[in-house]
Amino acid sequence: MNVEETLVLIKPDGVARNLTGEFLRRIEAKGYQLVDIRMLEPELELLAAHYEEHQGKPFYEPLVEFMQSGPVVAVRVAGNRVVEGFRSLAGATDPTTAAPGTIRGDLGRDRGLAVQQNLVHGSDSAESAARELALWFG
Ligand code: IDP
Ligand code: MG
Repeated sequence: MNVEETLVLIKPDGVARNLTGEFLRRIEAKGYQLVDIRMLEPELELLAAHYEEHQGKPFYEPLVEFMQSGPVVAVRVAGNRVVEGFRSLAGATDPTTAAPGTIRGDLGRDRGLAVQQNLVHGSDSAESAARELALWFG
């Protein structure tokens, strides 16, 4: 058994489109556990730490601006191999090529903006998950 935790963020586009319940439903239907949940409007400082690896990239400023455009729902999710499993549920970063059946593939699309508004975030490794969960849940 390798029960682990991941950070899922429902980005402002997902909240604004009233898809929070749909994403939580998919996570629960897969069999993962919702451990904690909060809605917040993240400060710049939190987003800068969260997206540290992307600082300096062309989409960084638009990304941070987008993430401050409305409320975000942060979810602590647990399960065996949940880090990899939620990335699989979310689909590829680019919603145009994300596989049908995934959150981004089914419900996202490219709007021709400087940043991909792709509905959800999921930690990309156990190390990232530990770091990100500490940032969003303390
Ligand atoms: P991920 O969310 O699939 O892990 P990352 O590479 O970590 O993707 O990028 C973080 C976020 O930055 C993405 O979810 C997306 O919103 C945005 N992003 C990443 N790469 C690009 C890009 O090439 N163009 C526009 N936006 C991007
Ligand atoms: Mg990422």
